[in-house]
Amino acid sequence: MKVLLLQPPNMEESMTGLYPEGYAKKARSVFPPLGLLSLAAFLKQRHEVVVIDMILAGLTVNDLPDILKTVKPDMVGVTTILGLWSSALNIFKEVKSLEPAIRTVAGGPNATYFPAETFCHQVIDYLVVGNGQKPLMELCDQLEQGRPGVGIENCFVQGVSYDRFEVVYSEEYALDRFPFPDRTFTPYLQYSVPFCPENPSTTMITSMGCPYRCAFCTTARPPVLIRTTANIVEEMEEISRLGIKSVLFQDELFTADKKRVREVCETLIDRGIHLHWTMKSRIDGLQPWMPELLKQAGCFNIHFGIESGNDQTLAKMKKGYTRDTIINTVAFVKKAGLSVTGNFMLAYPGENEADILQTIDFAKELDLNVAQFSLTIDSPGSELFEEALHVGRRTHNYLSDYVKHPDPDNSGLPTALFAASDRFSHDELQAFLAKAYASTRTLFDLNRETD
Ligand code: B12
Ligand code: SF4
Repeated sequence: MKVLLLQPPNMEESMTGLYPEGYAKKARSVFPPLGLLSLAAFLKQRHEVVVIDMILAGLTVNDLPDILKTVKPDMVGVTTILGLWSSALNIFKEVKSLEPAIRTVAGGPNATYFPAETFCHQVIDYLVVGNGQKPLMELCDQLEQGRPGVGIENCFVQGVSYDRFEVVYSEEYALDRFPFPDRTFTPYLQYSVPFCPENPSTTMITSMGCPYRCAFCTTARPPVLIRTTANIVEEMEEISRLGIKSVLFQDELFTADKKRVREVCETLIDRGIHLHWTMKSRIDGLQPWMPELLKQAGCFNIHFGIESGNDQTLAKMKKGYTRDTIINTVAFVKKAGLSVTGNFMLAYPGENEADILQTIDFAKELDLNVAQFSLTIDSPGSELFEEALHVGRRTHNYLSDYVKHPDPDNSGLPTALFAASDRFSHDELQAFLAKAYASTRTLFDLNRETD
């Protein structure tokens, strides 16, 4: 089978309104499509694979006729994530209208979290949920043998009726069992991953999920999957061999397993692997020995989900720490010579203007190396959403509606629909964001300084 895997285009701003206008572009963040590169690394053992990152290449849906003519795929697989869902759906529609015989497959977070809503679109022939290597390989094998692709775990067929789209998470899907993402499938030296002090840069993932339960977060799904130290360090060696200099770890909580943090650092030091890297931790997730050892092992920055400068809001979020813990941790990490990036959420339900300004001032006072702000959304699956239903701020799963009926002309997430606060107008929320970004050091400044 010849399989074309596509990262759908970014119609200008995929996160419209949740960040200030033009943020992603100015911050120059173009992340490698790790999911597709992982699939390619596995599929290439038996099938011919082409990966096109339409964001990196600056392509649009109008380029599809040429792409299909050149690649001539039997199957087109598109990764689906909420922020690019409309764009992904446009790709499926265009493929089916140009070449109805090409098999179309949807996979990725949207397919996994909204399977029924994603699959109600008839232009998708197959839906893969969860980690896709194994089901996609089985699907390609079956189709190549002229079989219909029925009966594959975590893979569903259009037209067949299913009671439910259950995701099977078992050992067979563990990240360590599959090859590393094959970064050479896309022009890997062109990615510009933010924060990294030296290019070329890339991203990497060593765990999925998080054992905590903050009220606004949906990350409790899927269960935590943690790769072994040996496997992680081997991938970093491969990255280094490719001539890449910096790595951004995408794990929700890199420090979830403290023993593993120590082992990874010590192994990197022992093996003399010199990469710059940055990762995410909770404010209360560090141990006294960590900053020094992390620095020695190449870590240059820690991202913290600080979220708020207001103790009442922090308690509502169930973060489990206060302003004082934040002040102490930031100072402690900076003292060790690491830089600190803080992420903040503005306009948490119940917050008034003074509360929001308190968070902005707090971010300023912390003297962070980089501050990032976004508007709070109450995602279905989070406790915050359940609370919204309970108090009547929400009446139903609005994301489910959105996935069924996205706006075909705009891939951006509609803020008016997603922002959790019902106290402020769209313009007022945007003004808070603008103020926050104007008052602190942002990625724009960082990029300007490194130019
Ligand atoms: C890194 C990351 C980001 C990065 C980069 C995104 C990217 N395109 O890679 C950034 C910071 C930009 C980001 C932004 C957002 N993200 Co994000 N992000 C993640 C995170 C932490 C890791 C993703 C990753 O690299 N995984 C590693 C790779 C190997 O796994 P994977 O991509 O899932 O791919 C596997 C399978 O999904 C499947 N698969 C993937 N594609 C395909 C395609 C086919 C054809 C097949 C068969 C299979 C398949 O097989 C792959 C290999 O096993 C996940 C959480 C998580 N643990 O997955 C959230 C997550 C994907 N993000 C999420 C959200 C909500 C967002 C935002 C909307 C947040 C916001 N409010 O702004 C934005 C939207 C951005 C956008 N442009 O769409 C949600 C997705 C929910 C949804 N329904 O789509 C997640 C799941 C977090 C969560 N639990 O809420 N994100
Ligand atoms: S916000 Fe961070 S620490 Fe809290 S549950 Fe989500 S990923 Fe875990």
